[in-house]
Amino acid sequence: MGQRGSKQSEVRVLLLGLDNAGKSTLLYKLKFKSSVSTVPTIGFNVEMLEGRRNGNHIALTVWDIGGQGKMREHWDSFHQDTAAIVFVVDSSDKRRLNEARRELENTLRSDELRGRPLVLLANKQDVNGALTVTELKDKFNLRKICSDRDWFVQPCSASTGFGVEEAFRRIVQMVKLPSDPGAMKDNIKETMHYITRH
Ligand SMILES: Nc1nc2c(ncn2[C@@H]2O[C@H](COP(=O)(O)OP(=O)(O)OP(=O)(O)O)[C@@H](O)[C@H]2O)c(=O)[nH]1
Ligand SMILES: [Mg+2]
Repeated sequence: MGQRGSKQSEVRVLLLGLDNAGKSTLLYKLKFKSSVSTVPTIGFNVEMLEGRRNGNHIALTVWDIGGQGKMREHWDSFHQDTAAIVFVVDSSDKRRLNEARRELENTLRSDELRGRPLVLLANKQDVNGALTVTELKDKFNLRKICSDRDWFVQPCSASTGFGVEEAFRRIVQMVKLPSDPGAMKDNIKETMHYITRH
């Protein structure tokens, strides 16, 4: 139930990205405001975070899914009912950018994620030589691959906390709420799409 005088919405946010990108570090930085030392995630972590938008409470259930190769095969089983995709990139790891881009493109092709907003986090900005937001936008060709959804790139460092609160505020602003204008129309469109394909 919402607090007195404000409505409460509950939405699900999917945190994806290659292994070692910094997803779990980010999740716990947001949850506990401190740096937690992580181990590679086998399976997933899930935490509830609270945000506010236009005076209303939003409860975000954030699913942090392991990014290792074996885990990526299971990413699509987490797509359903997702209100926003947060894709975390290790901006300092230039060797794995193509791999990250491929995984992002695969994810964005999902029917269940159609029209869902994307927040791309250019993480590890504290590392010397990390790619900038502009460089990442170009490398990922975001303007093109996100032509049918809202998207935003936020620089951050999950370790130091730089940009982390801004990232969260941006996610809260962008999540698709069931009450958003057009959401019902989208639901009908998605249902029709599903029916015609199955
Ligand atoms: N320098 C730096 N290191 C970071 C940052 N964020 C995470 N790390 C480190 O990167 C490593 C991997 O972080 P995780 O949060 O476990 O990565 P993950 O994306 O959850 O990885 P998987 O669970 O395997 O998918 C850890 O050693 C973190 O301390 C950052 O912003 N800057
Ligand atoms: Mg992890």
